[in-house]
Amino acid sequence: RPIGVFDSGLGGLTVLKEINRYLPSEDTVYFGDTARVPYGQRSKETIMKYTFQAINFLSTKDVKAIVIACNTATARALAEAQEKYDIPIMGVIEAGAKSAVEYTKNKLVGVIGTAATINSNAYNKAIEDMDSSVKVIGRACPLFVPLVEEGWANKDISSTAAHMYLDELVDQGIDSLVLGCTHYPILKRTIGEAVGMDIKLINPARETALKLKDILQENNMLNDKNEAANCKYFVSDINEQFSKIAGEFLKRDIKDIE
Ligand code: DGN
Repeated sequence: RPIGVFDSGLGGLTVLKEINRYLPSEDTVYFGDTARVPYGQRSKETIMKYTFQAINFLSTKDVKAIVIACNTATARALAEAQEKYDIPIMGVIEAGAKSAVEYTKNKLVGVIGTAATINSNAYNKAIEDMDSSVKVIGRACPLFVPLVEEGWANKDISSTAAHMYLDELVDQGIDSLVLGCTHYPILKRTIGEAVGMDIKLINPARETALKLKDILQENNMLNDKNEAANCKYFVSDINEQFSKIAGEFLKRDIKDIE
């Protein structure tokens, strides 16, 4: 049975990429709600409704577990989804929080994401629950998503935006920065140059894939067949930007789209 991966759009492909890397023989079904992206400015009620609809859809594909690959949907709807459904459902925030707590030496962690993610304080809560001596400084960076989708991740305009958003965090002395949005790993180079080499960038996608492996193992659900996995993609709308953006995220061609 496959693993279901859900995102508000195509950003979750950065998480899928890590799942394919660390769990290469697991089949996956990806659903991107491209008709209704972005979720970043929407209310909790709406994000919950959309997330439940996505889980219902993935359930029709007989998935054995679901990863909510979107930080915004994790922040707003993960706990409710875990309560409502019987299969294992995980988000991206806990794994990112864990690696920040493990890494930080001066106990000052920066977190960037959409306005919904930052306003929910989900990363702050997750990090403080793990280690209450760690202080979290959050910053919403709403321009980053459209810059990535425009294909401008490595242009001056993104570098300028990165400085405007992040200089203050650097001045406050953070030693690590959680990339709390699916699109931000694409900006890794630009963000890294803006904050300097002394600040560790944390990509929750990788940690999520490793945590998923543990969960599958615990539930005796790991696939032991030794053949290349099958990935199926579903989107709620295919627009002209689709293949350009999808290629940017996944760094390989997408087949089997419905
Ligand atoms: N996938 C969203 C996130 O990780 O927060 C970014 C896109 C969006 O819905 N705003």
